[in-house]
Amino acid sequence: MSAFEANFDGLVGPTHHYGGHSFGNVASTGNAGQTANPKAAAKQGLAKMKALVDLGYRQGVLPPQERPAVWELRRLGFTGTDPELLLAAAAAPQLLSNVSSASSMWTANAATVSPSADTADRRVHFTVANLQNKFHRALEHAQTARTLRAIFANAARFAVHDALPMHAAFGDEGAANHTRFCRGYGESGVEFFVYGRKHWADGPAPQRYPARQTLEASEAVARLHGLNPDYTVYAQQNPEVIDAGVFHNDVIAVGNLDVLFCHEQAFLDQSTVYRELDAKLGGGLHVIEVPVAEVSVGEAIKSYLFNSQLLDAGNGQMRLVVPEECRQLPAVWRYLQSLHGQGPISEVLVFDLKQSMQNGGGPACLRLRVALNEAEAAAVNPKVWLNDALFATLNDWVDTHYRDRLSVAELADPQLLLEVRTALDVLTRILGLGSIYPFQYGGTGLS
Ligand code: SUG
Repeated sequence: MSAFEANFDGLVGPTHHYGGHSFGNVASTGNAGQTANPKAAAKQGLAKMKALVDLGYRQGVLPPQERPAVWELRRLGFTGTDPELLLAAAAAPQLLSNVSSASSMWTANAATVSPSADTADRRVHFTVANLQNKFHRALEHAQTARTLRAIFANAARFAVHDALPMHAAFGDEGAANHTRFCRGYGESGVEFFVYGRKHWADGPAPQRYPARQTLEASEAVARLHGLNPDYTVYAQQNPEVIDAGVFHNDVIAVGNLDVLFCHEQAFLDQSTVYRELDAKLGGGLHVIEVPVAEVSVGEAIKSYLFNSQLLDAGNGQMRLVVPEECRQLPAVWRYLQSLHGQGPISEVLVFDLKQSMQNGGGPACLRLRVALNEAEAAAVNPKVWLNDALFATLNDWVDTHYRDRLSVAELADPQLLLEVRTALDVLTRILGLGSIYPFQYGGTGLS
């Protein structure tokens, strides 16, 4: 049965702002306090999704989460009605900003996904990422599980595992640290897990910035998914690049089918990693390694060259979806120009994703890849597949409900809470999701 890779992009939520919450992510901390434009952010994301649909790729939409997370404010001692507790929380702006983050837009961190061709029970497995390293992101997993279960609801085809335990031993950031190599999407592949440190063993680790992913977490995900160890590879990210600001592996490497596009300094023991991947794939791994002499690690981080989407263009060719920032950096743009006619990357597509980029989220952060066969695709909630009609509806929805400027000081505005809830209520009907949000089902939001 034919199979393909679908991308499920996160729709940017109406509380998108610059909180400066992600220590180790230099864009996030560097842009703290800037005024954001949630409307532009959502539209930039939608434009990328639509362009991929127009090129013939399957594209799904994952909804934003309910923010501000008022249930967290209650848990932390604020009381009163929802508008009252928001006004009270204005006295703790850092906290209010954390519980208002639209960070679920970066769906590469929603879960790790193993296609059915790789798993023991031949279902597509998802393990929701716990994102325990950052408070604002650790708030995501319960809603992520609810959302994925509303979209991948067919238990005969899909298994959605809850997040791993919320402890530093099991720090898990999802697909941002996971890649799959294969010859065809429907064939069994090699699953590649990249971790930043080992929790229960000595070894190299970054000194300045946190390593968000542990080997222990990656191993747990592989067990939950029923992966065959003969076709699974674990590699450690180079601690020096984490300390330079590469907080996820997808900021320094991307892979698809039999191609790995990465920086020369991405991994520890890089040549051993290549050899193991190639051997487990049965040969034929095509590595495009960018030398430091052409693009420095700093330039890679600034441009997000590797946070690109590497898309199958057929006939052994690939398209690379990069952010506009790549065009702005001469060394990176020169490198991209030099790719033409040199190997599998035959086309470079450039997108303006500035609103997300200023929080350290590029094209690859905004999407969760799910390889599916046709029967599985037919079992996905049909209303989340982007087409011309849904694109137009979502653009109108953004125009109706989103602000075009938002600062941290405005997050306590009770009117914003009302706008968000009205927007999300409409969205759940557009996407046929049912009552997935705490304000809809009256729950605490915690599980
Ligand atoms: O977790 N930024 C996100 C960016 C995630 C990028 N994802 C991948 N590389 N796959 C993070 O650091 C910043 C939010 C703020 O500071 O307001 C933030 O959460």
